[in-house]
Amino acid sequence: MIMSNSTPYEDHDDDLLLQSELPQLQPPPLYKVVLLNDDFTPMDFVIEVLMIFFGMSEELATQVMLQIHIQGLGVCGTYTKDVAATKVVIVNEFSREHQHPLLCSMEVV
Ligand code: TYC
Repeated sequence: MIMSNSTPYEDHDDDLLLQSELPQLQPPPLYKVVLLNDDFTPMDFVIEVLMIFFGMSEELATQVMLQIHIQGLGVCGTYTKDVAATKVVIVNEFSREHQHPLLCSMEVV
């Protein structure tokens, strides 16, 4: 039987690095979920999306929809990466299911 020179329980603490401070944890990066304007999606559908998927009141959803309509793009909310990515997928799926070209995407804050 071949055995290595070192025993399995040899003490290697000599080169152990002790941490003097706790690591400085950074907050996770946040992502804006945005809706893009287009010429075809009905305004009422965009308002519905903002209410269903972003928890907006009808009044706020109407304001945000009009802002997107005028400015070309608008922020629906800010989330961690996984939550933002999930919102993008379900909003785009919902729009396609209803045959609308509405586009949702995300940008790092
Ligand atoms: N521009 C669209 C229209 O005139 C309405 C619209 C608003 C579409 C916001 C997309 O993200 C959007 N029917």
